[in-house]
Amino acid sequence: MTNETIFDKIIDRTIPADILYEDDYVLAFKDINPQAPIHFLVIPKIQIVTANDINDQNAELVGKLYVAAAKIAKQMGFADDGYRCVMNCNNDGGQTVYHIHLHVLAGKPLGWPPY
Ligand code: DGP
Repeated sequence: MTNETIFDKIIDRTIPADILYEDDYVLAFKDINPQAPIHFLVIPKIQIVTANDINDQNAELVGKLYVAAAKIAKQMGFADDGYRCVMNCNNDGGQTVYHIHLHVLAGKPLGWPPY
C-alpha cells in the first residue's frame, strides 16, 4: 500500500496544520484530536506505510523522528517533566493513517497501561 494519505497533503501544504517543526526529513504538527494537553505527530516526509516497513535502509530516517521529538520537547519546555512517544501499527495498534507517525504526548502524568 503506497496510496497518498492526508499527511501528504499536510507536507505539501494542500491542507493546513499547526506545524511545530520542519527540516529536510521530518515534519511535526499538532494532532487534530489531542489525547493529552500536548499532542503532536512527527512524520517522515516520505511515506513509510507502517512500522512493519521500518528496515535497515530507512532506520536512520526513523531515528530522525525521535531526534525531532527530543528537540521539540526541549524547545517547548516539557523535556524534563517527560513525555511519551507512541507509534501505532495496523488495526490492533489503532493505526488510522497509513504513513508512519510518532505521537508525542505530554503536559500531564500519563496513565499506563494505555488501555
Ligand atoms: P493513528 O491512529 O495512530 O494512525 O493516528 C492518526 C492521528 O492523526 C490521529 O491522532 C488524528 C491525526 N490526524 C488525522 N487527520 C489529521 C489531520 O488532517 N490533521 C491533523 N493535524 N491531524 C490529523
